[in-house]
Amino acid sequence: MNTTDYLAEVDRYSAHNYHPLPLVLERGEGAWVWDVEGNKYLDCLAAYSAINQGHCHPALVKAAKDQIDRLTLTSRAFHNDQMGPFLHELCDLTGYEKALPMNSGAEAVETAIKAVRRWGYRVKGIPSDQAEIIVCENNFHGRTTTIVSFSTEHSYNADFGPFTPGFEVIPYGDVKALEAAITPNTAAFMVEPLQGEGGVIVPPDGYLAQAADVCKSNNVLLVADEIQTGLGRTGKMFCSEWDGVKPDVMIVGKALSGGMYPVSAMLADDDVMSVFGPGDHGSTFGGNPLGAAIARAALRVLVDEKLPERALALGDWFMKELRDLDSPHVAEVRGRGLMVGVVIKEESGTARPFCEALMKKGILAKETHEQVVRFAPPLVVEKADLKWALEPIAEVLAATTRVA
Ligand code: IF1
Repeated sequence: MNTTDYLAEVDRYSAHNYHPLPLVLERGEGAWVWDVEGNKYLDCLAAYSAINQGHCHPALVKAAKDQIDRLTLTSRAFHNDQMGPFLHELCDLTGYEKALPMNSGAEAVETAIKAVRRWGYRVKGIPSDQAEIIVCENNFHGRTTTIVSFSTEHSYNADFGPFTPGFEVIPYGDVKALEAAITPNTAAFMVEPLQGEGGVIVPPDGYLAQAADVCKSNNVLLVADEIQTGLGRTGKMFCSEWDGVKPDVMIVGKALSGGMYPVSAMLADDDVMSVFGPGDHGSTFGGNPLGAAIARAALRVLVDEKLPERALALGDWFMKELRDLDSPHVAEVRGRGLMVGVVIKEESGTARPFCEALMKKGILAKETHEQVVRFAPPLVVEKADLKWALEPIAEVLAATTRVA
């Protein structure tokens, strides 16, 4: 089968809920991937930051293979010998007392929503069924019916209602709005430390620190969704560190397993996590030994290979190089670490044709929010790889390019 055949097959047999770039990948190694036609590409999406450790990292492959030969799933009806060490190591790395393992990011977000609501009723004393959670405009926290209830993106929730009540939406980056939105029934403020899908939106300096203060003085839990920003992506192990903040609840996923298996977790100290009792919450696959073994290897790679430090150094350099291209099509280059957004001017059209042009030159980047080309390669990417990429990027962004 060739690319056309594969595209036609997916078109025929799946829902049309995506608009992918028209290529079919069959192999990956580090920051590079190969399609079924034998073309090689630099992966500048890294599966939306799930592949921070690079494609098929040997340590992760080995952990997966070793574990798959031994034991893959027990359910939480029994213990397994990987989950405990995984949670222990995750808590040591993050400084939280407890971690609750799930699979997808959305499930971990749902877990956090349940936890903070219960905390609101049982610890804060909010009247039954009155708890409110404050969230931000332009948020992305996943796709369950509850989570899309508070999305401000029409296509994410149009005709998926009726929606879950109990969410207040405020502008992102606005501490005054947060203060004004808090009521005696507010259980939590849930926020992305840097909005990814929203268009790589870096909030004003000190935003998270000020939000943390406001939350603390009002007895409101600060929940940071670090599913995309966490685990090295923004040049720190967690993006909240940019503001010196340790959120009350942190949600991680994606790169927690290096993209090899869905593993997510909600992290908190005992005062919050103790709201859960036997039977209150769970998942067939959450905490399974295969995912736990892979996640342990994934965390070790992040630390041993100093991936946050790499992201910081490479990201600063890469952003400067992108700005120095001085493209007439580019309004702004922004980001932190290796989460970089190149904002295309409206008069130059949308970001999509630029991504298609980049693909033809061997670079995979995905547009977000119409105007932004996101560059977020695996954190193991070599400086030489990014140096190589600058020339095709410069060509695509050059003044004479007719993209649309
Ligand atoms: C898709 C977006 C990125 C996330 C944050 C929770 C989740 C995500 C901050 C849910 C997931 C993914 C979803 C994926 C593409 C990707 C994405 F464009 F959709 F928004 F990264 F920017 N919190 N983001 O970024 O995690 O349940 O998916 O494991 O929907 O195609 P999940």
